[in-house]
This record gives sequence, C-alpha cells and structure tokens, in this order.
Amino acid sequence: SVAVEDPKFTLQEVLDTFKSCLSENKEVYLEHYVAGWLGLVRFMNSLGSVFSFIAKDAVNKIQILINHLNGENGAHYVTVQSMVKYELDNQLVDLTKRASFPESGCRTLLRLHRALRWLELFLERLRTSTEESKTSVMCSEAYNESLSQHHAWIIRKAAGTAFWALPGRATFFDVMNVGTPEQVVAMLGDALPLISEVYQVTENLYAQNNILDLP
Ligand code: 1Q0
Repeated sequence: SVAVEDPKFTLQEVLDTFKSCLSENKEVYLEHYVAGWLGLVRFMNSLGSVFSFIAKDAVNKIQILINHLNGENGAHYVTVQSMVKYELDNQLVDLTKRASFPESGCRTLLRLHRALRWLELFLERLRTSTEESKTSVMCSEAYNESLSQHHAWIIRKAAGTAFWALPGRATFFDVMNVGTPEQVVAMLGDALPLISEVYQVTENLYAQNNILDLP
C-alpha cells in the first residue's frame, strides 16, 4: 500500500524522482512521473487524514496511468510525448466533453500536471518562508494561483477547509526528513528548478497539441 510509512523515506528522494523524469532530449518518462506522485501522496498521508480525500483522487489518477503503462499498449506510454501522440493519433481522447474515454492518459495526466504547478508554487513559498509564516496561507495562496481555477466551487470549499488543518512549518520540515531547516531550504533550492522544468516541458507539449482544457 502506498500509505505505509517508511522511516528512511525523505522528500529529497521524492524530488529526485522528478529529476529522473527527463530524458536527454527532454522527454518525460511516465514511470518516473508516476513514482514521483506516489512519493508525494505518501507525504500527504503522513500529514493527517483530513487530506485523504485529496490523496484518494491523486491515487486514482496515478493508478489509471499505471494501468496504461502496464496494459497491452504500454509501449506507447513510455513517455508523456509518446502517450499524447498515440492517444491523439488513435482518437482515444475526449476533446470537448467526457464521453467514450473518461480515463484517457492525456486527461488524467493533465490533472496531476496542474497539481504539479500548485506543488511548485507551494514549495517555493516554503523555501522562502520565515519561522512565522503560516503553511495554511502559503498553501492556499499557491492553490488560488493555480489549481483552484480548474476546480468547481464545492471542491475549492473543501480544499480551503482542509488547508486550515495543515500542520505548522516546523512539522512540515520535520516530516520531510531532510535535516535542519537550512538543509531543507538548500534541498528545495536544488529540486525546484527540476520540478519547474518537468512542468514546463509538459505544459509546452499540451499547449502545442491544444489539449490544455481536456474535459
Ligand atoms: C499538503 C496539502 C495538500 C494540498 C493539496 C492541494 C490540492 C488540493 C486539491 C483538492 C481537490 C482534490 C479532490 C478532487 C478533485 C478532482 O475533482 C480534480 C479533478 O479531477 P476530475 O477527474 O474530477 O476532472 N482532481 C485534481 O485536480 C487532482 C488533484 C490532485 C492533488 C494532488 C496533490 C498531492 C500533493 C501532495 C504533496 C503533498 C506534500 C508536499 C510536500 C510536503 C512535505 C512534507
């Protein structure tokens, strides 16, 4: 189970997974992308059960992508680039409304991709925060600047409520299991440009294929 806690698990390892996502010619390996998300979900689960409705949706989407990867057409799902090409070339994506392909790789990954932007904004705030900074404020600011624009009112409401239950900055730093606050800040400084690059490569690919608004 992905919820099992491993005491040796650190946020550093999770963020390193995103580093291994990018191939030499800037393709995004789906296997590592999915592994990165599984790691993030483990961290979210360790923050408390208020977040389980969020974790559950993330796990559902991760599982859909794993099923594609392990399915009979798995060879087409090695990279996000090959996935997009394969699904679009074979009309396996609902472009205007959800109908025949509610679990296309393209629409499923798009949800995680939007959440990755939230993560980038949140971790950047955490990196530059002071001891007095409130995680709930950093989290909701990051959310309002990114994911919330894609969420219905009821989801925004539920997310906003969950943010108030976030542990404080010190607990966050502890749970990351990276070391002193200075080491956390340094680690985030190293990792963020890589997350940002994975995000940007995916964003450009989706923009070029006109699939940034998949239902
Ligand atoms: C740390 C607190 C986590 C806060 C996460 C912020 C995101 C809030 C999102 C709330 C909505 C989730 C419920 C379901 C929404 C779906 O409707 C939506 C659209 O999907 P669909 O199929 O209906 O079109 N789904 C999504 O938008 C996907 C959302 C996935 C969110 C995954 C966030 C996982 C983040 C984990 C990182 C946590 C740890 C960071 C570092 C902590 C270090 C200790």
